Amino acid sequence: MATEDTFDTDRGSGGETHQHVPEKGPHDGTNHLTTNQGIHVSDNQNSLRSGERGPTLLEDFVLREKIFHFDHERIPERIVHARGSAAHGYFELFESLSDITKADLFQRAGEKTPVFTRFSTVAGGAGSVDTPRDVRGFAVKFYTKEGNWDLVGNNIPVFFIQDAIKFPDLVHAVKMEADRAFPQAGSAHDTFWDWASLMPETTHMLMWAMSDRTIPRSFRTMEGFGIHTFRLVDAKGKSTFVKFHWKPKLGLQSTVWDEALKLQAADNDYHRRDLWESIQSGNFPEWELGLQLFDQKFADAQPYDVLDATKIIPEEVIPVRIVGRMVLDRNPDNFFAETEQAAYCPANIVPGIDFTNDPLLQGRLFSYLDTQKSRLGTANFHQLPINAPKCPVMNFQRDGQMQMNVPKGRANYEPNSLNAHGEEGGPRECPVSGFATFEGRSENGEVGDKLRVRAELFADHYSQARLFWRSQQPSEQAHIASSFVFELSKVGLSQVPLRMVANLRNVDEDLAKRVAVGLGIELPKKAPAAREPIDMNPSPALSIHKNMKATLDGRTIGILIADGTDAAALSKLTKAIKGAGARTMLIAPKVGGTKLSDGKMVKADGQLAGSPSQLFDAVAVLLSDDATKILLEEGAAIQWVMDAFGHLKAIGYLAESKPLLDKAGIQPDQGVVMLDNDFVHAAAKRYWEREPKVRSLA
Ligand code: HDD
Repeated sequence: MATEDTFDTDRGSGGETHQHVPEKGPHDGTNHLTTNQGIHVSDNQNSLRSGERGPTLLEDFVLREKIFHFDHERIPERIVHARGSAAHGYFELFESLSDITKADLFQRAGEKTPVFTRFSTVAGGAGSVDTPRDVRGFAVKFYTKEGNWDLVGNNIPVFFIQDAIKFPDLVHAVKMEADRAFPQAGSAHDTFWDWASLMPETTHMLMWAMSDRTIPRSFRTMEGFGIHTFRLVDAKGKSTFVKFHWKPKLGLQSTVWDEALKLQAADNDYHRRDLWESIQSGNFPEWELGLQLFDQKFADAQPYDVLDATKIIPEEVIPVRIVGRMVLDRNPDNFFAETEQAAYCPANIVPGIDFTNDPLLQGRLFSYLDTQKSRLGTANFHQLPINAPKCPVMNFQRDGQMQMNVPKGRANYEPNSLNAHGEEGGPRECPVSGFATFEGRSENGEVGDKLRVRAELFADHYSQARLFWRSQQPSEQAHIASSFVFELSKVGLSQVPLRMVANLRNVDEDLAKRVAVGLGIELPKKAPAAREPIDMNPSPALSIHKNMKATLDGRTIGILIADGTDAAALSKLTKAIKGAGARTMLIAPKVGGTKLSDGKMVKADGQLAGSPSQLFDAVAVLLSDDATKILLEEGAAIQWVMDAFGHLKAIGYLAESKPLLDKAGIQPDQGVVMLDNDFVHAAAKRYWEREPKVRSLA
């Protein structure tokens, strides 16, 4: 309990006796702190009291307004994709696509369209971490001259379910469990696997989810996909099917699972920070937009249904045609006003783009607008600056909570003849420029009796899961099998792992065996398949490890220094790393100042214990003899190099620092190099071949 004395010392008693002296505003009327009614505030430190030590007065409208607004600062978070980060930028078209679509943003080569792009995890709440094993959202809002087009995709080209009616079940199963509210932000728990093992249509997406796609290195190094088959429609009304792809300029990069787990402790905001800092430093994240274009004849000839969102079209069958690029070059000014209030909706399309009958897409067309009304509290959320189109909006919709516009005149209905009397009659429909839904075709089961059914080919749940498995490198297959083992090991319901492995036998017998052995269970009988899988040709484009670019561009190298570090070696290394496009971060036992061999003091960017090596793409150890001796007794230093090795990263070192590597049990390989031996070259890649030496995988 505070005593009278404590109050005496702490209190600010108004007027001259404040302990905290606030900065005063100018007296010329500019830069004044005001209430929301515009009244200048004279004192932002003390509430209005009756007497120096008396009660606070209800009359204090400045206090009440400030606290009232604060009380209502939080809004409901998104039920999925709650944790996200976003940035502004532009889309630039490389070539006119007027032969396939009349969409205005695709007409003129070189033209730029502003975008706002949000990346997200799916399962965790807004305050959860950035690096769980999870799918990532990849949502782009194009502010075109013809209105907003939202491409609301993920970093995986398929989805867990085929029909939107299953979405609430999926989300309930994967989010924290209903009674206990844990675990947060992950699928490694009973309810998710209980549900997934009963839903064979999830199998293809599960393969992706258990792969390194769900532990990306950064948002900048993920692919994005529109997933569904959409349509592009030209000026004559001809439709071409399309699947949208985003390809990162830096190539795909992922982490290893142990690293992702440790990143959750090292930096909850790892991806958010990476996006922010790369934009801040002028290294603008960039993706190319690619299209897979095909017609009905092609669609009819495939052994899968192009309306089924659990299927891909391999790039080797329909190549991805690159048509433009997206550059993110500006961070939001305000997280809440922009990132949090941004409302993406797959139903937002422009003339020249259209939907297909994909039953998952059709359900999404309803869900987003509905959820956004409840999340943002008013049907007028489209007027918020981040959601407002950058072209004129004119209609007869009126009123509603938080109406920001002030429509003039009497014409709030149509048709009207007010114009004839010299009054403004309001906007009118335009059959020429207006959005006209593609008329579609009534063959092939697309229109017919009212039935609660799925089309025949949707029953093949395993062929593409097998295609994915067979397209992976052995190092990736080991990760997938191990992820199944990890996740199913967290499941307490004994029937669930058995059911899951029984399903996996339809994908690949070797995978199923490895998972069963990893779990220590008997191989169960194969689950009957609704439709027998077929063997499709592997698609090498689906592998991350095979396609990773060996580059330092956009990467971060951690350099461990301490008092006595060789100044010349540090300067040479820093120059070489920067020359190769990466940035360096100096890590030292003390951040404030490290005395180099030439007597100069340098400040570190991070303190050793708080900057573990999982934050970096590769590391270098530049310790003198003496510093090495000291750090041999420092757990954080030993862990630093041990984790870099375990996470398959390059390690550069000076001969004097070698004892630290020895103490960490590091056995030299191609990725462990003396700093003179072209460390910069070695640091451009990961050493997957090292993995069997550092951990056993399924
Ligand atoms: Fe969804 C948000 C992506 C299926 C219902 N979804 C949301 C976001 C992304 C996706 C990226 C976050 C947008 C943002 O940054 O604000 N969703 C997908 C993809 C799907 C998908 C790629 C399948 C191909 N979603 C899907 C279905 C339904 C929903 C089938 C419902 C029937 N999604 C929602 C939602 C959310 C949402 C509940 C939550 C917040 C919001 O919409 O604005 O309505």
